[in-house]
Amino acid sequence: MTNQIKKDILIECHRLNISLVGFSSVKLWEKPPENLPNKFEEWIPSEFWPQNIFPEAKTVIVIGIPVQLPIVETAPSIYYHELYKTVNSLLDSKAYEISEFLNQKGFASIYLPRDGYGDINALLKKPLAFFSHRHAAYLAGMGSFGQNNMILTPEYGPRVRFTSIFTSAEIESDKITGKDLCTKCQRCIDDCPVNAIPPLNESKKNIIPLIDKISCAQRSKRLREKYTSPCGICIKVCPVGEDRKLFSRENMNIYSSKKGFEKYRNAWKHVRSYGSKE
Ligand code: B12
Ligand code: SF4
Ligand code: SF4
Repeated sequence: MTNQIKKDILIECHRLNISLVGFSSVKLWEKPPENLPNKFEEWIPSEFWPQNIFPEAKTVIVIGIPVQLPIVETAPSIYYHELYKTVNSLLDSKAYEISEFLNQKGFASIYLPRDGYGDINALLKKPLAFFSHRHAAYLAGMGSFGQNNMILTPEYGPRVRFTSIFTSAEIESDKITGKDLCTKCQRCIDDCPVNAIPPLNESKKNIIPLIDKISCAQRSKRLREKYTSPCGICIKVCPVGEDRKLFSRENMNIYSSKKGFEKYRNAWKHVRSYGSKE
């Protein structure tokens, strides 16, 4: 039965054009697998666990939709701002549809919003939401944490946004490979305009240090006033992800001032010159 419902969900996700799907038993929040590739110093407090938000939950289904790399490259811009809104609304509506698909099959299910905050000012006071989709994707074996605190996936590196569905259906969890995808190249650290990403710490190799959430949120607020939020530089410069092949973006010098990449720089400059308060 559980395998059949997993197959049915995967078919439904395919129909909905969802790029990434993962499954994780809620039990993994209580006892995180030993082979998780890397962690934050602190595990998620129990009030953030799915079974303590929706006691009927047995499985978390995580869906991921990519943010297209050539658009992220224009960030901060109105173009990335619009993409962000589009992907967010797609995530919310597709997750809602999957939860209803399951409810109609007799499995009590609820969707979660992809973010869960009213306004950036709320995050400046308390930069947390009531549920972490990053941890859900991590426990569903979809990727590993990068130095930039994002989940890096083999397919899109950090250029993928997630949301989750809580369901009472008991579904087999996906496997965790334990592979750390972060190459520790430091690009995200060097290019963050507000130095929010801490340096690598050789003595704590498998521990990811937390970014300075408030500095990052303050930058987001400044950009929002110009209609160019979010910042997104730490996901743009990350070399991980098959999407780089598709878009012929494997040469990371594209983001330097080196010769040979003027056509890209000109395009980004053009896009950034319109539609926002620069
Ligand atoms: C709040 C928030 C922000 C804040 C704070 C950033 C941060 N690193 O948390 C701001 C506005 C700065 C921000 C910025 C960005 N964000 Co953001 N953000 C969120 C949001 C809404 C909630 C995260 C959260 O609080 N989860 C709950 C807590 C418990 O989980 P956690 O933060 O992972 O907590 C751990 C640590 O914080 C630590 N901890 C440390 N101190 C404390 C204190 C307490 C009390 C607790 C409980 C825990 C804790 O312990 C926890 C367990 O390890 C999520 C969406 C979501 N609901 O998951 C998106 C999300 C994490 N953001 C995302 C993205 C992409 C970004 C940006 C790149 C902007 C952009 N969209 O282009 C930047 C990148 C910043 C960065 N490098 O981290 C994506 C990540 C996708 C991915 N591939 O991983 C998410 C998942 C949105 C989505 N739906 O896809 N974000
Ligand atoms: S989103 Fe921008 S400000 Fe925030 S950590 Fe990434 S690069 Fe830094
Ligand atoms: S930019 Fe480099 S250091 Fe930062 S998350 Fe990506 S691979 Fe890791």
